[in-house]
Amino acid sequence: MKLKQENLKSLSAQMGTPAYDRNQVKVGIVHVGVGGFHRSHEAYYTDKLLATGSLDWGICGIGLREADRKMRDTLKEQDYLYSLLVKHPDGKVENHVMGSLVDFMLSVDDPRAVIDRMANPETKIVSLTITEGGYNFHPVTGAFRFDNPDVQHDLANPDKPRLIFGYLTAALQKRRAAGLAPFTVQSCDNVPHNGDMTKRMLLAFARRQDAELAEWIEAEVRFPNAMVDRITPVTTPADIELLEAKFGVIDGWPVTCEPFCQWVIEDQFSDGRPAWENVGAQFVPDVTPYEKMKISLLNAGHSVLGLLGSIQGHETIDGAVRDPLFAAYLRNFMDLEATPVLDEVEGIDLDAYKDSLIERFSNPSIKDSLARICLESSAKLPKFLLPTLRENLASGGHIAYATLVIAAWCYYSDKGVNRHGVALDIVDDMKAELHQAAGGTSEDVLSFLRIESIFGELIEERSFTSLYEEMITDLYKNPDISVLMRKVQDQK
Ligand code: CS2
Repeated sequence: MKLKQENLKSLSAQMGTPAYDRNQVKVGIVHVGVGGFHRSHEAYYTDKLLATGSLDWGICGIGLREADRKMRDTLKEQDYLYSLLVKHPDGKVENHVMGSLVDFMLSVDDPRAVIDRMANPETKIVSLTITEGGYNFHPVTGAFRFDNPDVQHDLANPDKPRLIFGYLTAALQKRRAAGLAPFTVQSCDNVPHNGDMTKRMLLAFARRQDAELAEWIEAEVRFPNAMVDRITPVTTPADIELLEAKFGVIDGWPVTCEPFCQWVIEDQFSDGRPAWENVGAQFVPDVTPYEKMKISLLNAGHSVLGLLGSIQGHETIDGAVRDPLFAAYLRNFMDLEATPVLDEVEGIDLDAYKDSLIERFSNPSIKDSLARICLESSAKLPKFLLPTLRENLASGGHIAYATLVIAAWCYYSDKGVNRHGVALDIVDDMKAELHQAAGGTSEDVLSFLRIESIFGELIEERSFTSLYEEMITDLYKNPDISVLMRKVQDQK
């Protein structure tokens, strides 16, 4: 049976379905970037919230790219309903139909309609999952990148922008002119201080557009920082088949995820907020220690397994972490390099947190591909791993575990194959530049580190470059990365 509003009653015997009247749901949240993660996280919490009777907080999805058309078409076809398959380590699969998305717009079709939707007084929050790369800042200087041609386009065409900053500026301008309170801008990306970052980038753009408006934004708009967490692999054809075979439901684009879910949010909102705390989210005065812990351990841990594992020939996170060498390497990286840079987190036992990460990574039902983890490494590593490396360099701490990951990244970008010569599927906005810089390694061993927009001044750090040089020389002689991993472990 097709997943559709009219079929929900019949489907409810096999799985959880929205226990609220979707016709009564108003759009209080406009969300930009409806991918798997939004659908397993914010939309999941919001579905639970709607079930408590708070019907003002439905979600209208927005896609800013032509590539979002498929998601919009698929969801529209099924009245914006989708299945969330929660996969437990013991093989148990729970399936719930999510009803919190109630509309979806593509900005490429009608930019004005998107601006109007954000400016509508019912909209209280514009939330974002635009990926680490979507914030348009220089990874080393942190400055907004006005050299991006889309930014230039948006400055010249304020009523038909391409990027999020153009939309937010146009919609906030409209609200201000109408005498309305602004909406909250709520980032849900894995960027340290994601709210502060969004604010800084939006203000840089808005100042160029309209300095007075920028002052109003600075004074009136709230940008809560948040830590978001739920491992959400890419949906596969097998998930679609499983859904049909096990639950008898035809869903064009379900989402799968792990059971664990966490959302820690700073309680700062411009115009009211959903009571997400009633459905498991946590509101705190300062999210810094939580986000640093999560990004430095979970996301960086993923990158460690992703890059080293890809060269070794592993395909999934659970596959990599079942390899004892990788499990030990990961734990040592966490203990020796990541933990020393973390602050105390009230109420959290870091050792237990690290144990739980290894357990989550080991979930054999999840099959989170290393290709997903390594996707856009050029936007991820500067936020997940390089800050830890820098802090350890400054304090004289341990750096070998992270350094080998960077050497592996160079090899991966240069050769594009694993140690057996099998091609790797590399997707990165900077792929050509990474490939070119890495390709210079045999003439200039530090060539990869000269990508200034990623590594900045790291190339000046002798203790780092000498170790890197040693590792890269060995790796190019013998791509069996496990030999080098053992060497790092032995020297710990
Ligand atoms: C992953 C994240 O993209 C990545 O590299 O580390 O998507 C991770 O799975 C999520 O942040 C989990 O909350």
